[in-house]
Amino acid sequence: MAIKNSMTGFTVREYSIPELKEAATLMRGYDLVALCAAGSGHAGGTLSIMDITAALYLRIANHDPKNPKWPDRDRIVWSTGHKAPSLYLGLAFAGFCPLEEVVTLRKLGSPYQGHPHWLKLPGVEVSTGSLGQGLSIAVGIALAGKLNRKDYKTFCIMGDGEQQEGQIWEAVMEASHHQLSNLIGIVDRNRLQIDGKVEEVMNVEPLEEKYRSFGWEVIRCDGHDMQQVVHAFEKATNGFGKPVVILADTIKGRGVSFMENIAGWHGKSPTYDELLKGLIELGLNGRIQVKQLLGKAEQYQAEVEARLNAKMPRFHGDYWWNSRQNMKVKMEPTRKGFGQSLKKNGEDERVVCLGLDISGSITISDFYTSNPERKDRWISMGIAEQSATSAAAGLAKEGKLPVLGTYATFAAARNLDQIRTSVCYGNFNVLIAGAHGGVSVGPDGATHQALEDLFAMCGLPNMTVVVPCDAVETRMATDFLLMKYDGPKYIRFAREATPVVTDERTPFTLGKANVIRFRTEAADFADGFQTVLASDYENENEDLSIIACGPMVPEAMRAAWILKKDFGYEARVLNLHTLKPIDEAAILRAARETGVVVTAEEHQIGALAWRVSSVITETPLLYGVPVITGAIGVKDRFGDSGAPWELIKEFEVSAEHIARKAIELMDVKQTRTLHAERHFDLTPTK
Ligand SMILES: Cc1ncc(C[n+]2csc(CCOP(=O)(O)OP(=O)(O)O)c2C)c(N)n1
Repeated sequence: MAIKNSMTGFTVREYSIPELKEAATLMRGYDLVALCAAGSGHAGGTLSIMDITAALYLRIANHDPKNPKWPDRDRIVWSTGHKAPSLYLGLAFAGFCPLEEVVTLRKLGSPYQGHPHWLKLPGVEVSTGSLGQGLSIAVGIALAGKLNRKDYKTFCIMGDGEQQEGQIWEAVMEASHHQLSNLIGIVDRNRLQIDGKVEEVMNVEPLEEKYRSFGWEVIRCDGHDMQQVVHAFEKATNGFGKPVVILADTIKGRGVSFMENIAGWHGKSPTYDELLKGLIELGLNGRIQVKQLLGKAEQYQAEVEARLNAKMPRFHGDYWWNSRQNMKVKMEPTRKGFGQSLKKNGEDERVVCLGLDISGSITISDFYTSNPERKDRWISMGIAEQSATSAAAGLAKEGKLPVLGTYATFAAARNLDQIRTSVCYGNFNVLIAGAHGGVSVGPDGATHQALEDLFAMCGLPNMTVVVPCDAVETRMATDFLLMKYDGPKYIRFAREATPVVTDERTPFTLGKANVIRFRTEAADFADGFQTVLASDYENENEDLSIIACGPMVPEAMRAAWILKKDFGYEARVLNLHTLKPIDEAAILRAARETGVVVTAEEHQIGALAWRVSSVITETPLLYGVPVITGAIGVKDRFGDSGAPWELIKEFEVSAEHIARKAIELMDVKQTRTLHAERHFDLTPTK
């Protein structure tokens, strides 16, 4: 067993224990460099799994770096996708890819995505990032191995927090039922997850008894003792006639004292100084060409930026946020407003918040952080979105006001049937927060960028869907939904800091859009606009309308500014914060009174665009009235790793793209008007 030449069957290299130890240390060093260059990522878990990675990729697995698709290779599935850098370093050290290229980690277009994508990098077996799915994929691969009478082994690397996902236990059951003796699970048992200690967030122990009772063989080892790790693997691959799991005791952040055993280092990357300190602690001072590697990352980044800038629509001036005097705007993540509302309304004894192990980042923990007495109403559910959703329905049934939230993709897709049947069908009063929506989630990449959640949420009967435009509106919307609205409700907000364009005086009425009009240039961008409830707005015969939701509203406002300054066009911006129920009257008026409608959403095109279109096409009021429409949004593709504002450019969801689309539509409108006038001239009078 080792790195092979698949043509000859010869072993290319077999690492000794001291060589494996040395490789693991070097891999830790390169990991820190790549994370530092990326400016984000997961230091803790990548360091805890590194000895296992070195043993598996350099000594245990049969594979051929020159022939990554060799049918007889052992398969390695990383169910715990956030440890991707360790996977990349395992591949690089085994010779699958150039080591120095791993520093392009998490950058736009890089094969070294924030979470592994097998279609981008040879050697990566499957794409993961949504926890709890890898073991099921591994079951499928192992079943195929048996059906195809192949001898390969399938390894699956998991986290201990990840064991909280119910799907893991479905797969554990399947593997045992089908006697998958060719399947080896590995649990990186570092005892920490995002919200803290696994035993406190949601205890998964005793894992050994659990796996055994499901019919698996269990091997325990110290995951940092290379001899024990290799021995555990060798034992596991010798065959027990049933699936085997290796429970490896590890330390999160292993090797760097200030990262060890600290939950805060879960999703953090080292600064340059921390990197240097870390390398010294690892005994690697001077052994890794840090400057050269960081230089390579910078060069890659410069190329990304040049490419993005070249593809941006051009106007007379640079209208980018805060780029010049009058484009100054305060930026705040929309999610902040969610936490502020929970902090305020949490005093109501009926409010209960369900934690899904991403609590600080989505601000749901603001519910209790300054009010520890509320801790008994803070219900930690672990990484178990499906069960938590149905549990929320149960809480609502008994009169509680349950709130649950996580990344929008796990809050609205992973648990979709639970939302549909447990929550919506029963019409229960549950508030679901889809945090980190859209591509602006950034370097975590496609698996973490919800771009389809609004389709599903808007498609559910009884569901109310709100997509607030900034932090202030998020607070107002949460206040209203939580305290004044009874029924299933979904609020979607973003991760990145986005412009604050509303204030205390801005109206927020559920189901009613606001009209925003550019009036004059002001020192603060937002002060240049006037906002009124759409039903109170009097037609000003604008040239076109832009209908937007979420952080695309500030982009729409900036587009209105560009259109006025560069082209003299007046744009009516509609902030359609409530996608469901939709404000039909405001849409119809915008369509009829301006004749041109551009929609803008940070989502696959359609959640907003098609809903707006259906309002326009279904009403007899607009029969025979020409309305020219265009849509800005993600065009039927998955997301990518990259910096948030780079992704806004890459996926063409910026003000510049809205403005360009608006001009295109205005050209059509003007040509039609001209045509109609000519037609009119030629028509003989009766
Ligand atoms: C389905 C799903 N829910 C939530 C997340 C966000 N998330 C990423 S890592 C993580 C914690 C994982 O803990 P653990 O499995 O113990 O990994 P480790 O501590 O070893 O990094 C969570 C909740 C996710 N990626 N997928």
